[in-house]
Amino acid sequence: MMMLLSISAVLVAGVSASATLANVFSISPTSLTVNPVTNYTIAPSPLYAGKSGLDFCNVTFAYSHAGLNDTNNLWFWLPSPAQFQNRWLTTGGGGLSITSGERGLSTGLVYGAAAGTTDGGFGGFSNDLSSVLLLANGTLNYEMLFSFGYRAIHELTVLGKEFTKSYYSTSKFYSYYQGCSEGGREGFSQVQRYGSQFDGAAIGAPAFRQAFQQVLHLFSNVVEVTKNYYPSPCELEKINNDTLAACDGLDGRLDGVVSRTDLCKLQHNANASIGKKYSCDATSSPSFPGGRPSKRLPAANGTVTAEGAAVAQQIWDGLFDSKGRQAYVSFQPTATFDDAATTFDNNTGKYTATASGIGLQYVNLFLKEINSNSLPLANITYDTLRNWMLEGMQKFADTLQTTWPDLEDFHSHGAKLIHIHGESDPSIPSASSAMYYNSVRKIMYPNQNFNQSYASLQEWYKFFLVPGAAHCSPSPGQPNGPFPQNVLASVIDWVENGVDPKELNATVLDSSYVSTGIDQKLCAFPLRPLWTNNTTMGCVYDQASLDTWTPRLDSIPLPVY
Ligand SMILES: *[C@@H]1O[C@H](CO)[C@@H](O)[C@H](O)[C@H]1NC(C)=O
Ligand SMILES: *[C@@H]1O[C@H](CO)[C@@H](O)[C@H](O)[C@H]1NC(C)=O
Ligand SMILES: *[C@@H]1O[C@H](CO)[C@@H](O)[C@H](O)[C@H]1NC(C)=O
Ligand SMILES: *[C@@H]1O[C@H](CO)[C@@H](O)[C@H](O)[C@H]1NC(C)=O
Ligand SMILES: *[C@@H]1O[C@H](CO)[C@@H](O)[C@H](O)[C@H]1NC(C)=O
Ligand SMILES: *[C@@H]1O[C@H](CO)[C@@H](O)[C@H](O)[C@H]1NC(C)=O
Ligand SMILES: *[C@@H]1O[C@H](CO)[C@@H](O)[C@H](O)[C@H]1NC(C)=O
Ligand SMILES: *[C@@H]1O[C@H](CO)[C@@H](O)[C@H](O)[C@H]1NC(C)=O
Ligand SMILES: *[C@@H]1O[C@H](CO)[C@@H](O)[C@H](O)[C@H]1NC(C)=O
Ligand SMILES: *[C@@H]1O[C@H](CO)[C@@H](O)[C@H](O)[C@H]1NC(C)=O
Ligand SMILES: *[C@@H]1O[C@H](CO)[C@@H](O)[C@H](O)[C@H]1NC(C)=O
Ligand SMILES: *[C@@H]1O[C@H](CO)[C@@H](O)[C@H](O)[C@H]1NC(C)=O
Ligand SMILES: [Ca+2]
Repeated sequence: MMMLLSISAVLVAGVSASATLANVFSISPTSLTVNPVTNYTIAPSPLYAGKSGLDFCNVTFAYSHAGLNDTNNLWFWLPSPAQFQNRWLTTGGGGLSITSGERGLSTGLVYGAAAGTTDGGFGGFSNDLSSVLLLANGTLNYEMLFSFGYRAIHELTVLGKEFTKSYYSTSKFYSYYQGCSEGGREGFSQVQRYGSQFDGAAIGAPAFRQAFQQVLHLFSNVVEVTKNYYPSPCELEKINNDTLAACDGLDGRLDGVVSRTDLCKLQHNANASIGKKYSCDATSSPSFPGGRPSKRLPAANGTVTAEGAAVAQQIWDGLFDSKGRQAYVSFQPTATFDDAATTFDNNTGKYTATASGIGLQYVNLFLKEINSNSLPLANITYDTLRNWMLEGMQKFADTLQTTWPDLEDFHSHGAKLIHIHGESDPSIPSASSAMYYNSVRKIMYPNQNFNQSYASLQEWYKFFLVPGAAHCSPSPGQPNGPFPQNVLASVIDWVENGVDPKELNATVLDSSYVSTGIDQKLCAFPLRPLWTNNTTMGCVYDQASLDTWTPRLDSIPLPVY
């Protein structure tokens, strides 16, 4: 391990060796912290299989922008030279956080990569954007907004690659990105703007098209308000269970996994649950593993009503304005109804809907520019939601929307992209990713026919829906579903060894149907899985199914990529 002094020298040398960098950044040597870590163990996670015996240098330092006197903290984990495999990895965050700290950095170690993360200039690695976004009511902190939008991750990558070059005395290394959710949006923010800075990227469930995505979080509650029906979480859980059972076999294998939510959407209606009995015990934690609500709920008992079914069906159908035009996509059937979670009012004995979470935060902080934890749902209509989506689309077109569909820089540089999305994601609809993939195809290959354009795209950018998976993780409700635990390994294999992942490796992490640990393959979109005889999976083309992933958003008067 290098000592503190030499790291400091490497750092300053690396940055000042580059005249361009030295003009823009000033690194504070006094901010440097360095500690060697040996024999470190990383536990398995959905992101990687885990690893032990790791030796690395744990480094933090701060930099400021010339003329700004600001403080941006960077954090690097640098594998020992013996364990370094000639890779750099940029990592991102989740929610309104730009970092996932040691969880993200661990990914680098697993793949022998020097890895880095940034605090975005938000005042430390535990602060998120919400703590700095508002300077005063009505004044957005645009420096911080741009930092979060794309600037900080870019600078992390520029400085991190420079540092890696000096520290290992090599300019021959590959550069990667990995992130999911907001971390996925951050990945696309780079792939769309700084296409040549990576050789490969592994991106999951990106929180892009953010104006639509964040407002969508209010949609399920607004459905309840509009229909004036507030189902207990138990009633919606029953509808979800029925849906899993009804749609399981549509993919040709009865395994508790709905691998074809598109067929489910076409063939199943929530009305099928009307009259079915449900009961749930009182709870102080999620009654359905992985689901919400986390609040205390009394025991619930009843039969699914027509109103309850109508709420569920509308949530699946998506957001339509008062003229009947579609404004946005929504969650696939079999996604748990997290955003629809009602709370129990102990005084009235009734369930009610209250706006909460990131949807509320987005409307108040980003659109209204106020600090408030309250957003009365009473007068919020489908049109209100649609208008908020449009407002945010314009206001944050260059920072948060992150759906620029021309990736020619990334492509022409020879880089490879694997994009995955849990088909049953209850937080970011998987159709959101399918829409973007389709947009990139149409923008980049306007003169090729359908088959040609998908083939051209797939030479360097592949999209995989992950049957049965939730948000950036397997779904506890569909435990037999496979999860692509080593997406970055597949990206690396593609970039460094030319192994084209025609189908993506995925592993059943927890199973009763087949033995845990069994490998399965995922079909590359637009092909979809279909099993024969419960045993053999094929990847098939099905136009009616495909059309369900990319509906026309005719309520929005300009292209939504
Ligand atoms: C490394 O840690 C493992 C436990 O994780 C331990 O069994 C082993 O002895 C350690 N090795 C060294 C060299 O300290
Ligand atoms: C790495 O350094 C940071 C900042 O000094 C510290 O908070 C963290 O605990 C260190 N992690 C390890 C694994 O040593
Ligand atoms: C920079 O900020 C620090 C505190 O954050 C302050 O002490 C210092 O005076 C500032 N320098 C300039 C040139 O504004
Ligand atoms: C839904 O299915 C899960 C798993 O089988 C079960 O634990 C839960 O009680 C069911 N919920 C309802 C409301 O039937
Ligand atoms: C549901 O109602 C039945 C009949 O009233 C009762 O026996 C049972 O205990 C109730 N279950 C729950 C979970 O409340
Ligand atoms: C409702 O209030 C009663 C009496 O205060 C309490 O025993 C019960 O736990 C409360 N139920 C919930 C769901 O909070
Ligand atoms: C579902 O039931 C409602 C009445 O509860 C009815 O209006 C609606 O048409 C039904 N939908 C389908 C697809 O059958
Ligand atoms: C303005 O900000 C203050 C302090 O954060 C807050 O108390 C007040 O409610 C805000 N005003 C509005 C209109 O939200
Ligand atoms: C909703 O609108 C009605 C009628 O315009 C108004 O009286 C009421 O105050 C509004 N409620 C909220 C919570 O804004
Ligand atoms: C994918 O799985 C196959 C075995 O089915 C294995 O040979 C290959 O190395 C795996 N690829 C990656 C990138 O892990
Ligand atoms: C289906 O499975 C049965 C029993 O395992 C087998 O006899 C039959 O040949 C299989 N059919 C096909 C088309 O694979
Ligand atoms: C598939 O498996 C299920 C459950 O074991 C069984 O009921 C069904 O008959 C099987 N279907 C075929 C075509 O083998
Ligand atoms: Ca199935």
